[in-house]
Amino acid sequence: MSERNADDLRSQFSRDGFTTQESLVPADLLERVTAHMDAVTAGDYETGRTPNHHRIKPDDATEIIKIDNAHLSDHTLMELVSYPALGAFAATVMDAAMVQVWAVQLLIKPPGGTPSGHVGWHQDFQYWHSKWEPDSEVFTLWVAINDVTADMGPMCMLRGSNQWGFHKDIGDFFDSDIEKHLEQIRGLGAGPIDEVPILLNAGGASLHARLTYHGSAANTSTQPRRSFAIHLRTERSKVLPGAEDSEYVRDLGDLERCPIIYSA
Ligand SMILES: O=C(O)CCC(=O)C(=O)O
Repeated sequence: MSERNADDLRSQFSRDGFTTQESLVPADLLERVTAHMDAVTAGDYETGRTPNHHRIKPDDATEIIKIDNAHLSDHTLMELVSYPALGAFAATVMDAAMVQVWAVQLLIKPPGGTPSGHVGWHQDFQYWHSKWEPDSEVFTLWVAINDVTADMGPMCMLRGSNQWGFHKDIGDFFDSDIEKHLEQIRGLGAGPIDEVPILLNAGGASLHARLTYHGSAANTSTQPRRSFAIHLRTERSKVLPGAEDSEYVRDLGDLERCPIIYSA
């Protein structure tokens, strides 16, 4: 897949609220990451550090698996989230001098195709507004560890919703009723609903803005959909006064946990 130029990436990001780039992570690293995702999911923590939040329901084999800050438990997962091409991509899109990782989610959407695999429509800032000042340049890089096809419950973006304002109470990652959310978002009357599935080859990535509505449906294929959502910030971000000790942002000064993955 060809490299997209910086102007093209930036204009799509500011207009649509997301953009994509293929071929950022090489196949040998993806292969190692796949094995280490399975290890961490099975509770094998190479660094001895247990992730804070797990969402693995052994009694529901189709629910999305979500492990927060899995990169702190495993050296190969840290290698992935620190991979220089990812930082360079984010810096290009944001026209930034610095890009830092501040939180990471390991995501595996199992095959099987039931609503347990849904991710409800949401804006990432719904989960971040108590930590970051409203105009902070905080955003998500979503890295495909395997090919993401249309039947795998790809992440979908609502094109242009980055320009529809912040709606704290409309949408919820953890509520699988994706139709209900879409109705509520439609009710805002902010713009036409244009759902764009993010289809990527393994090693490609998308970047979405903190206000861009996104969600995903069930994985009806026979293969798991594996990815990492890496939450990033640039130098144009500021922790809210009083929030310095809150989870995720309290470690910004610890570059072993929150690596700087691009510096001009
Ligand atoms: O993987 C998905 O379907 C959703 C992930 C997500 O909400 C995010 O990356 O912010």
